Amino acid sequence: ETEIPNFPRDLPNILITGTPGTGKTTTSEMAAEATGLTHINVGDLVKAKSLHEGLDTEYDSYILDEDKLIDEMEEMMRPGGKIVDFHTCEIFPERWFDLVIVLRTDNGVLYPRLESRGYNAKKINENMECEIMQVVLEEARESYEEQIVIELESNSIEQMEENVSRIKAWMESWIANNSN
Ligand code: DAT
Repeated sequence: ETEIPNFPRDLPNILITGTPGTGKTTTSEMAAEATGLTHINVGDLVKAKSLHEGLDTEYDSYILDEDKLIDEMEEMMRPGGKIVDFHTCEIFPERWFDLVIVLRTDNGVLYPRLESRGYNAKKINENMECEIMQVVLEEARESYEEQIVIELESNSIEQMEENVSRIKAWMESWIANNSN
């Protein structure tokens, strides 16, 4: 990782991560609306700005160009106030985030969500295994300070609403503790 100074920010940056289908995008949109922070859907950004090296046809997903992605996001992240939504978390500089949320979904709930997306069997199985093995949670715990990583259940609308309320409350307390 290159040595870029971390400027103080007036608003926090939050990463919302988890296996595909756990509710990152829906939760991020609701949290952005509740807090006034800006949602960055990294998957959309990768497609829109071609921050990839083509399509992996076997898994039907883009092969990320990580360096291009990090360069593209650096200026966006600097002032703070972003909710970043992506299925992997270890590629980002640690200094970007004040809170890392890992969404978790029970197998019996996740499977039909992935099916209804029209994913092929290979992609469904890959994602189910990712969730069962808690790959993203372990990545998050290895990549960020323990105290900023929070695991939240995302099985129902009620839990999603509760998660959004928690994010809002957390942001308000961050602002109260970090204002000059
Ligand atoms: P992700 O961005 O993690 O891939 P998503 O936000 O696109 O997930 O959600 C996938 C689908 O599941 C979408 O139809 C909304 C639904 N969903 C997500 N989280 C949910 C929750 N906690 N309760 C009910 N439905 C949820």
